[in-house]
Amino acid sequence: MKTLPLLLLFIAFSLTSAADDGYRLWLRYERITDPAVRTAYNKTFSFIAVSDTSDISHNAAKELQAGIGAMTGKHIPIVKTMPKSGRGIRLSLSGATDVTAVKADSYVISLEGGNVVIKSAGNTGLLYGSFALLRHLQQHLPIEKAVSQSKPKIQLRMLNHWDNPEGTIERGYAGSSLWKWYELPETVDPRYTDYARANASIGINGTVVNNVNASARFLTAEYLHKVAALAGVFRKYGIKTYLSIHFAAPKTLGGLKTSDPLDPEVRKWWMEKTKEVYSIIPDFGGFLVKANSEGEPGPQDYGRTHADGANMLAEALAPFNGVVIWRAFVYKADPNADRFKAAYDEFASLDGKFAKNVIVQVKNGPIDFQPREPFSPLFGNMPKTPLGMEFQLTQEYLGFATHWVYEAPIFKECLDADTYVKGKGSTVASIVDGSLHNYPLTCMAGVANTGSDRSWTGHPMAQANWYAFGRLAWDHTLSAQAIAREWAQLTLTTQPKPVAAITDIMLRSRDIYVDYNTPLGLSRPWTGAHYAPEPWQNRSSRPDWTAIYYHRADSLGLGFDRTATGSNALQQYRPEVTRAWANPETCPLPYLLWFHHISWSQKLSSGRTLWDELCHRFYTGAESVVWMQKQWASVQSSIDPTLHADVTGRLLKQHKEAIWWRDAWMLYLQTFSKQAIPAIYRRPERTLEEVKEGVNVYLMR
Ligand code: BDP
Repeated sequence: MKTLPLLLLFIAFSLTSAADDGYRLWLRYERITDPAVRTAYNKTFSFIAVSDTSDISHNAAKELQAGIGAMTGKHIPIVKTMPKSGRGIRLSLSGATDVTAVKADSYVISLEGGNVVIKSAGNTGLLYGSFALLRHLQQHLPIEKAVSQSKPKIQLRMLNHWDNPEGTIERGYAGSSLWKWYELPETVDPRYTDYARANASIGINGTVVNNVNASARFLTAEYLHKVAALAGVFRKYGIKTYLSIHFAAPKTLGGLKTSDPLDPEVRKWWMEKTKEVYSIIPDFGGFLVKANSEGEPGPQDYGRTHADGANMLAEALAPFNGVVIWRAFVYKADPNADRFKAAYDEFASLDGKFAKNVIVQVKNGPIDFQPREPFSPLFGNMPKTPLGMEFQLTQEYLGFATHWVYEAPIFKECLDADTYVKGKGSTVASIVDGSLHNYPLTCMAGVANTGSDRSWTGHPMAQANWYAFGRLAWDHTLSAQAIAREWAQLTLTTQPKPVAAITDIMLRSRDIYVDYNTPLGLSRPWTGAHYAPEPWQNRSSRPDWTAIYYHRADSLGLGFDRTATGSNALQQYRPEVTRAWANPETCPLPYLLWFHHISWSQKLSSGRTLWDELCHRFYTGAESVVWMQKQWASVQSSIDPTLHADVTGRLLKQHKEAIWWRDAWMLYLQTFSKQAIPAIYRRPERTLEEVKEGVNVYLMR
């Protein structure tokens, strides 16, 4: 009983269960009520034949059995050899040896003599093909249309969990950590299997289980055995396990005098530690490292470079084919510097200096997961060093688990951006997928939004962000719209009208959020909770942890001048990009205040002055949440009542807060612009002091 995953139990009892608490995610496998579809599926699926005996192939077959079984109400036996009669599914592993990881993950779905055949060179491909077929069937599509082939564009498709040993999650808004460290390794929660199934269903094949602000504790034998128990579950779904490491572990854990990466004792310590890790977790993936960033230790503490640090670990991992994922999220507390430029300044000159098994992981934007950021100028500028992408799924700057923001448009905006590094068409996606610079290693990571909440992600609609990340890491050419539609069909309802209404909300949700939160290229990554805006915040231990550092509001205007007259960060991009953004007259409005200090009365391309445009955006943004509420209300009869009520409550709160956040910015900025809010908008019903008081209460400990 203990080992039977919760979700399978759920499927077994789903027909009797009342409320949908979101636990099943997009793997609901609801009973098909349309008789024509059910009959067609019933006729086609009377067995699942699989001769490969690996755990992964077995799990693929089991998933098909549970999924199709629940959808059709029919028990479908799993057999080793094809029966002489009847139609079914065959999972066929090609005899090829020495295949690349991408080949092993790729699959072909075909129809052969009435049977559906899923073929792959690897058992992971069989698993991904099975989930693809289940996706198809869950949308009630004709079987013939399942014929397809697919291969992942990125090799390492990973979740990064920022989970701590005591069960908390840094920037986590969905309960506590999924990993019950105090119970592991003796007790293995069946939920770990459901987690692995969910990841595998969207092609995720790696997971970093602990926070980048890492505790050295994870490298102790005690914790490695706990991690090994998780890895034991994950590997059966094609997922490798990785750890974030604490760079100073040789000192804190090993008792050495130094953690200098060029010190022979330190190198030896890492070699031995790595050997120990692999003796406990033989298919361990590698180390993720945050070094010399936000107070974390690193090679620069000893006058060494990021490359020195990464290469030391690479050397220890190389015999085991492990990788180092070294983060480029670095910035120093320099009052005169522009944080925007930091990653490029520290890393671009190290190109070519990293060992073969190192990937440098870059956040999508140059600052920090803002609701809208231009792409990081580092992309494209390290042709000899594989650059991985780091997106954030957890909604640190996107209203936590209260605001509904579908993130695929954020991911797509960055992936589709043209860096021009090798002429037109040098998109960020072509860099990250390795095609532009022939990177031997490719990686896309999402900072997970999962936690112990029954719905996994706090806000049930935030499941779509996990889903979209996986689908895009597999194939970044998919559109945000196609993914939204697919997710809504699998997760909420198959009825076309509500699906269209929900997709509509999802696609507009990010722009709406930006409008009432940070329009026209404002940002707010200062210290604190990262929830309600506090644009007045001007005191901190370091200048780049204040609000005023970012928005630069003064009596003349608003925005950060990053042109040649300012920090000149724009120079880090190729001339084509610089040209497009350097002129305030032609700079796209979404990026305007990222790059320019604009006077309050300047006319923008919209025809409005800066002040009027700000009013317009803040007000229409907050008002659009009412539209979201109406759209959501319109789908009520097609959605599980508990789930519907949950989201209705969150939207109510979102609307309240959108108004509050609008007021916070408007009233604060008004103290500089000295202009009235146009009469067509209702004046805020509170004073700036009252808004500040509200935020203080919110942040009170
Ligand atoms: C910031 C978060 C902080 C993380 C840091 C990182 O506020 O909690 O540790 O990024 O990515 O967004 O290292």
